[in-house]
Amino acid sequence: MRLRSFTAKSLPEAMRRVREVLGPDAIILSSQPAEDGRGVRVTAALEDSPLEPLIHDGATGGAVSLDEISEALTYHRVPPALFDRLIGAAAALTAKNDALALGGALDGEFIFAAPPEAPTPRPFLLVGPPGAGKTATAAKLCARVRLAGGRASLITMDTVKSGGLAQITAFAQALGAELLRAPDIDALADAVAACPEDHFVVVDTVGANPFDAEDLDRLSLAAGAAGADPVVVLPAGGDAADCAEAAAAFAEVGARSLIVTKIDAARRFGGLLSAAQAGRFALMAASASPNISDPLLPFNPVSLARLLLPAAADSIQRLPIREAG
Ligand SMILES: Nc1nc2c(ncn2[C@@H]2O[C@H](COP(=O)(O)OP(=O)(O)O)[C@@H](O)[C@H]2O)c(=O)[nH]1
Ligand SMILES: [Mg+2]
Repeated sequence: MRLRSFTAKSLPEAMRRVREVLGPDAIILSSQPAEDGRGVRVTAALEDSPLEPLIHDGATGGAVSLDEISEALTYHRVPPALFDRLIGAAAALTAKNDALALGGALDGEFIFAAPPEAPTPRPFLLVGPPGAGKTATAAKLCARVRLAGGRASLITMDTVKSGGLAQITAFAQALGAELLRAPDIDALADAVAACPEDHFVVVDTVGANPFDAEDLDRLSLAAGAAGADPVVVLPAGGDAADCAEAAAAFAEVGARSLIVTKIDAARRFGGLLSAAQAGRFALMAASASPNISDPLLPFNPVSLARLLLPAAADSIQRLPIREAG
């Protein structure tokens, strides 16, 4: 989702700017008096990747209820400091409903990044604890690029785990991706060098304990040898403080983005938010199924809000944008 704010002397003028820049499908999130008291400030969004699987069904609702947003954040065990900032931001927004109010607040607090659909300048190196879903995520990333017509190479460093090689070989075959094995750092550098330039390259690593310095060193070395961008893979659920500490550790090896797995198998997402915040990670995608034919779900502020709200009582209101009369 692309969010933009427009300030103009009048509402019709602001709407005209919205349409000029974002086109006719723009969604108006809020309108409020401009900060200097003159004119109006309109915040609009263009949904470029609707996240239907994350969107709960719900009746169309009207107003914002800070009580309901507070209740939802409490349910998810969102840590107090973040809770206060989100509620403060939601209260300050003039939004049409809870999902848009919380979405606006989340947009101010978190960074969102789209998962790739084409080769990236540097390989991705997936890092995370054992069993987090790294291998499944590596396959889903390749699948996304393949579906968009791109080509992909999968490099596995996990050549030891029992059944691991069979798992990833099956994934690579199913996806039509090249599979290379790199049991050590030297082999990794060679494998990356052997990948064609027009391939999206993802490196799958052995699970790492975020509280073990040797494991983290191993990941830093791998990222350096591969010239790769580490991307953290963490499962949803879990204690918020634990998630935050693990995230901060993975941020130390240079990770800047987070893919959250197993959102189908968790009920509380305070840990996810804590991890993103503690690691200063861009929220890139969620996985809601072990099946590699189920695509990664890109995050955006409103889809994240809907994930947090109980059966979000709204659907995005598409306001017709008319010329000033
Ligand atoms: N329910 C669910 N299971 C998942 C998801 N992602 C991965 N898994 C399962 O979690 C287990 C560990 O995944 P794997 O990719 O091998 O984790 P790795 O050790 O980090 O490489 C496997 O049984 C996967 O099928 C997900 O989004 N939802
Ligand atoms: Mg694995």
